[in-house]
Amino acid sequence: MAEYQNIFTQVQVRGEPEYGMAGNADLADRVGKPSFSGLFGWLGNAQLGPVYLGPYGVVSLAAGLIWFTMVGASFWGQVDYNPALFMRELFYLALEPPAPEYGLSMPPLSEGGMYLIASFFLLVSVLAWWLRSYTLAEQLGMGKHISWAFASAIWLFLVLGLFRPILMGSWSEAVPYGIFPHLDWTNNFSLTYGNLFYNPFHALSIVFLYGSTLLFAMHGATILAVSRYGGDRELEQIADRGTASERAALFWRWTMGFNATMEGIHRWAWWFAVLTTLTGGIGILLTGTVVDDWYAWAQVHGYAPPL
Ligand code: 07D
Ligand code: 07D
Repeated sequence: MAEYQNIFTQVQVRGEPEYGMAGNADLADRVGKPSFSGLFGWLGNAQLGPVYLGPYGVVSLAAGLIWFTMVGASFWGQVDYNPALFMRELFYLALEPPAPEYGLSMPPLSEGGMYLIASFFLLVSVLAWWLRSYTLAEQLGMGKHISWAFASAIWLFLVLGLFRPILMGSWSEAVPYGIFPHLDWTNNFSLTYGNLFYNPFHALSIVFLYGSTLLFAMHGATILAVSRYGGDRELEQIADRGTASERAALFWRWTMGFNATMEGIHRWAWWFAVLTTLTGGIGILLTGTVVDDWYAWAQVHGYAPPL
């Protein structure tokens, strides 16, 4: 029996490559001859391409590649172009921002100049990718929910690397490019400003992060649990009322007395994800600019026990 394809079933449906119902979108600039991949078929849709590059896609990929190459070149330089050392040190190497004495000025290339130029390209790359997410949604006549959710992540990214360093008057406040070095930065940030756990916006961000995983697990599990009744297929949901989604809703109403609606569950998910980085960015922006010591702040505001 041909079961619907997903990670737990083996049968993959293969037909002519699908170009999609594209509305008014001009398909001329969709590039690449479609092919099929069994591996991709296990994870999702087996068809690869065609893909839309467009002007923002090209700018984003080019700028991202320049950032990646500059970081890589710096890493190779730091290990004297020795491949064995490169592999051993890869997780500990960093392209660091300038020292505090340079403030917001442009330092020599070897003392943070490289970092600033690379950061400029990363900024262009991320913003161009955002424009791409917006224009593609526009072409397909979709809402802009994906772009605005992505904008929330970009907000935290901009606070970490652009807004807060400018408010603090120094590029040295920005995050280094490196695997463990950026974790060391995160740890130091918390230590420097008196324990980030006492920053209520960090707490809110954690609430929404944990909440996102909980909601994602509940929603994913619920739909999988009724996929045997066609719960994952829009048509059956409409045609066979009372089988799949209604059963899922009933499960939650019987379990906790309350159930989400078919649309509402996605609004919950969207807001939980968006609020993670939205509240997080507020918390980081306030740190060092408005509040120097979160533990002391918490004591004054009844959030930690008084002295
Ligand atoms: C699964 C989608 C795929 C994306 C991936 C990331 C790069 C960077 C660059 C070597 C969920 C691709 C990574 C292109 C390579 C160089 C120079 C998304 C998925 C697989 N972090 N962070 C990671 C970034 C910050 C923190 C991993 C980026 C803040 C902690 C990866 C940013 C703070 C931990 C990574 C950023 C912070 C990580 C896995 C930008 C506070 C981990 C990420 C631009 C928020 C985890 C060794 C992942 C880890 C981890 C990337 C910012 C804290 C390298 C691009 C400054 C505590 N971070 N991070 O899966 O294993 O995301 O670290 O803001 O424990 Mg980080
Ligand atoms: C980074 C958004 C920007 C990323 C973008 C992606 C590319 C790559 C390439 C695909 C992640 C760009 C992508 C360029 C593309 C390819 C190949 C989102 C990002 C645009 N914390 N903490 C958070 C917890 C502690 C600290 C948030 C927990 C300690 C700092 C989150 C704990 C100290 C910061 C969170 C804990 C500390 C945070 C991040 C527990 C360290 C932040 C949310 C249990 C010792 C950040 C307000 C997120 C923040 C942040 C969780 C502990 C420091 C909720 C669970 C006390 C400095 N922490 N934390 O979505 O917003 O990030 O804080 O101990 O800056 Mg924390």
